[in-house]
Amino acid sequence: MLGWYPGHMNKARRQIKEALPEIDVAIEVLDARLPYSSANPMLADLTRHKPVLKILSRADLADPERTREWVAHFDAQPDMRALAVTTTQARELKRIPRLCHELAGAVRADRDVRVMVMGIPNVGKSTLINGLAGKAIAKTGNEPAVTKRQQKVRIGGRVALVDTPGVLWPKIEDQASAYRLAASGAIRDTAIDYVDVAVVTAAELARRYPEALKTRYKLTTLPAYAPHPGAERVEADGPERPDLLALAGFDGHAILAEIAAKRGGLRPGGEVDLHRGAEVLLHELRHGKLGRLTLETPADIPAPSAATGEDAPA
Ligand SMILES: Nc1nc2c(ncn2[C@@H]2O[C@H](COP(=O)(O)OP(=O)(O)OP(=O)(O)O)[C@@H](O)[C@H]2O)c(=O)[nH]1
Ligand SMILES: [Mg+2]
Repeated sequence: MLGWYPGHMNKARRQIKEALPEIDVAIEVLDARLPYSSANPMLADLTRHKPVLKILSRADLADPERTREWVAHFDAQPDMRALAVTTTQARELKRIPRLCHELAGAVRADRDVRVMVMGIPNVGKSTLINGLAGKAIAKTGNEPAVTKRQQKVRIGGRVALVDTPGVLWPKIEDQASAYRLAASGAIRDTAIDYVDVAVVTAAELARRYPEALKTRYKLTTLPAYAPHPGAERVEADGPERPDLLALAGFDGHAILAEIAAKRGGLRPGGEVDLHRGAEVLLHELRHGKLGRLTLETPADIPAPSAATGEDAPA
């Protein structure tokens, strides 16, 4: 289905596994706009019996109210703390060493706490490592991390950091998550049909942030979900394959067509240019033009049986 991450991910997983016995605390960097979908499905397993600090990166782009819910959600789990930050602002990272010590517990009064940063591509791992180290030790930007020998770097507050982040693949087994990852720009635009992503995103925004959507595109109404003759259903994975637009309850096709008509111009022949509308919506969403917003809440986390497709234990 969505084959974007090649075999080197297995190598990354192996490297993380090898490094973990030496690590006291795992830092998982998440995108604050989608803290569930930007998590790595394997990480929970990899870091079993390790305390985890969840860093919700890009807090500057996320809805502050939702971010508080997410932090409370993670803080309520055993051996887990969360901190939301604008990772590019180094001063917001000052609390991290203390949180690492708290998570590591009394055991680590004798030596530096050893920490490893992990997360999906482009989530802000290198920015975090450099911000903590106070200098550029990891390459930032949109290129995948260069694999090199892992070294430990002492940062302030008696914390030693593995300087190569563990790059893991995102949650793709859940179709709703894949669409949110695509909407945020975390996965490349060729991985899923671009217009489909915008259609689903339009419906989701109509549900979660109707005023922001209406204001930005001067929409007077947000049409409710109605199956369109001729328009393809956008279906989620799973045994019943529910229609993602029906789940959102809004007519993403009609909303996107309206945005396209207002902002995209018409194609020759007078047809609305949905692709251009998709470009406008996704570009503006990713650049914060619709305001600070979050694409999922803790309530969107599927029940374990639904997420794995396995039956719940009797
Ligand atoms: N607005 C905003 N941008 C951020 C934040 N954190 C990181 N970025 C930007 O996101 C982009 C990716 O950041 P990196 O630190 O390179 O991400 P990474 O996880 O190391 O990426 P890979 O090495 O490709 O896996 C950069 O352009 C950063 O400037 C943040 O909190 N807010
Ligand atoms: Mg990096």
